[in-house]
Amino acid sequence: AGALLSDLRPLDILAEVVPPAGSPSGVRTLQAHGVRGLQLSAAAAQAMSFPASRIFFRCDLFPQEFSIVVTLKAPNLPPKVKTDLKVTLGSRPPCTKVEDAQFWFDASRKGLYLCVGNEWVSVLAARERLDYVQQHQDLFTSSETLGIEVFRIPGVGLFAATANRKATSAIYKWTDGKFASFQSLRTHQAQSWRHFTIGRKIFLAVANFEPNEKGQEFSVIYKWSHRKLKFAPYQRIATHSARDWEAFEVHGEHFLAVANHREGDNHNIDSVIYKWNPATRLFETNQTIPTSGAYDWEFFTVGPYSFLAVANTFNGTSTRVHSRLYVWLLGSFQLFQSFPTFGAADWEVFHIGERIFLAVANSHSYDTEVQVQNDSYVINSVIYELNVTAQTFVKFQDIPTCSALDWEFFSVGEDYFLVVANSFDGNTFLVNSIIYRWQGYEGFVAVHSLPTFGCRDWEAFNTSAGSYLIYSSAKEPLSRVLRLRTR
Ligand SMILES: [Ca+2]
Ligand SMILES: [Ca+2]
Ligand SMILES: [Ca+2]
Repeated sequence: AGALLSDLRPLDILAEVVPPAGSPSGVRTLQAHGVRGLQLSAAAAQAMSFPASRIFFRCDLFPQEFSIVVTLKAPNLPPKVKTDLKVTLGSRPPCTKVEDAQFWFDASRKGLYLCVGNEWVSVLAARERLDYVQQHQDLFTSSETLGIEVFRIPGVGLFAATANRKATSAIYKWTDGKFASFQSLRTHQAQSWRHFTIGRKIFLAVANFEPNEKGQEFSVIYKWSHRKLKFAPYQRIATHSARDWEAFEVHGEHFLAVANHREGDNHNIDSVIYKWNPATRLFETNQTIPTSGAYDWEFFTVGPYSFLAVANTFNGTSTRVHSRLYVWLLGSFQLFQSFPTFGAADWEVFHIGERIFLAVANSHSYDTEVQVQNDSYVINSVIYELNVTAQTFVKFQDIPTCSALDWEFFSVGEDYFLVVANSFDGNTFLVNSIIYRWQGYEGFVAVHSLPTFGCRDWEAFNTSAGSYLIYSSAKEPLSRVLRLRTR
């Protein structure tokens, strides 16, 4: 029977036999040779039964003379638990000195709790699994939104900053389960926001794509005022059609890298890495890196090594350009590996267990030498995996995308997911963005198809109420918050 119980965990079986309201008796804890177990017993044989089809595949009849033994292994059980254990069912019972070291099984939420020092401590939780995605909030923005950054300010709350195409960008605060307007900031065709901290200082940097009305071109770093509870301009940095900021730390020093997309018509320009000077409390130029229509920076570490990847989009004649990965060696970033990309718009790094992956979003295959083709937006985006022995990233999986602009990695319970922002198929901006689930040997497999319009950026976030995704549209002033329903 064990092999058939592929997806079922002991807590699921417990939840099957124990009604959500709980039953007064029938579950007892036993201890033998240091191993604790729960014994299900019933005076009447039918009292704790359920249809076999609820847990078995293609098995309608489970012979009565057989039984199922459920073993629960609670890894985080405090050492000093008395052997005389009791399990309470039903809704949350009190947890005082009287109930100390007793269990409570919450059948509706499939959680096993232990009363320790007047508090119910979770010792086993059912594995949460993504069931479906649900519309949660329509967030109408002042104009089309290119980038969204979700971040938390300790003691203040959860925020989302939207980079809006027109004159102002906005910051929203999560209030009563929704994003509500919090602050509005003047920006110039803002492309993205990046939140970061240096000690107690909280910053938010915006990448401005266009000059201001006086023709001055710069991006702005804002700093959170703990007194006014608002962001205020802190430092201006001259940028060239900035697309993205990346913030990171190397050996205790703080850096900011800007993706300069183009200067006039010239896409082959320098992008710049700035370093925080603790004496002046300002960011100062540290290194320049030649880029071609730079769109995104992504920083990550592998053991003691620091890496920085840039997505190069266009060199003036072609989108078939190399995007590059740099490694920090002797005080600066040096080329580590080049990847053939097609209008690369985003790099996303993620870990699955010990494995390290790097996904690139390819947006457009275009070459002035070759005629523009109608299907040049429907192209593969690529997931690479680090081969530690060869010290190189190798192709792991090709994923067909429609002008992909962003990848976002997230997890639900023990499952891993990637969502892609598909923006355009050559004819329409109304294309589905796809959620892929990690299935080990099979790689990422499409599990949900979400209708989106000019989708530009995805962000995943959690609150105490659950897990959410938010995406922005570069084609309409409407971002959407989706709720991840689990079972
Ligand atoms: Ca980035
Ligand atoms: Ca991304
Ligand atoms: Ca994103």
